[in-house]
Amino acid sequence: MTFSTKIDISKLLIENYTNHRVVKLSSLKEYFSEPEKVDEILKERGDITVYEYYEKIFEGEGVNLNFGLTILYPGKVGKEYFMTRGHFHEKKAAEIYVGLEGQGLILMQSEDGRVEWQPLDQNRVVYVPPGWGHRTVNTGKERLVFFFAYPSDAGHDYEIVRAKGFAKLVLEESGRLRLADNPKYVRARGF
Ligand code: PAN
Ligand code: ZN
Repeated sequence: MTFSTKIDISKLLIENYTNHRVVKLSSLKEYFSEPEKVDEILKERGDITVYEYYEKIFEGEGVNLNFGLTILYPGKVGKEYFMTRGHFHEKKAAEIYVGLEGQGLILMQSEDGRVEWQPLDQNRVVYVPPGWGHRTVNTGKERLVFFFAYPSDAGHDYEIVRAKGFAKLVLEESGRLRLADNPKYVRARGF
């Protein structure tokens, strides 16, 4: 079956989506470098939404392209900007991101520990190569909205990033963006 669909930014949805996931601050506690500051925000503001995504997931024959829309809200935990959990694809599969609204970046890390990042803003296409872990960070004051597409057999591995983090933290210091070494990151084989 062929089809086309429209991204409606004002309604923030992709027609025909099969999956809508809302990720709350409490579930991200261990991902931030200062988890105790997560508790402070939870006390003050409750369990706020950090990001959500709408996805069209394909099942069945052949390798399809899953695609969707992510909305990452602005905010910080201490100096660290709001971000997605981040993951590796289980199969070495690339991904395309297209920035639609807001200011941010994609932090990427290869399996041998190299870190690179690319800006993500309106009309920018970012290529995430196969074998690179990726996390999106909202470095602006408004929401960051982006489109993504990846092979339907890619699979998602969240465990490595959850356990070790990325080698770099994305911080705001004196009003400016800074990538700092992650003191808790332990270089290990495979990441
Ligand atoms: C994206 C991400 C989405 C949410 O669709 O899954 O932005 O981020 P996390 O998956 O890290 O929570 C993607 O990269 N898919 O492969
Ligand atoms: Zn991905």
